[in-house]
Amino acid sequence: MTKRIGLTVLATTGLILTACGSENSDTGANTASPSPSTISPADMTDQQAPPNRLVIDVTIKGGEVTPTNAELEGKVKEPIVIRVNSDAADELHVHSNPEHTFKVEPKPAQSFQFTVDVPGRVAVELHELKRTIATIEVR
Ligand SMILES: [Cu+2]
Repeated sequence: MTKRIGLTVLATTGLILTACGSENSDTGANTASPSPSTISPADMTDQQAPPNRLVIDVTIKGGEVTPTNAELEGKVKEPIVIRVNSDAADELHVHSNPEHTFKVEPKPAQSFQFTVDVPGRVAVELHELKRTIATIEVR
């Protein structure tokens, strides 16, 4: 069900992008005035805030997971990093759209990064231990 919604959103975005590409080539060519483009560097940095990322530190030890059922917030297209220290192999599953699966190995300092394209609640699970590490509210 959710997958269908995601596909619709992507298709719509594609149409908008296509529409933007046409009709723009001739505007501004006959402007003799010295006034330059109105976009200043300050505006640009305002639009694109410094790269934000959500980092989740996870520890798997003796069959216990920390954290579990954490409630976090993230943003669409913004990197989400999961850092794992583990003493066991497991499978990290991110129920996003698109979804992501990462192989956890029994070693420290593993790092997995992904982005989420579609807003919603994204569960991050360990499939071997059957625990939910966190649910990320992606806007
Ligand atoms: Cu899963």
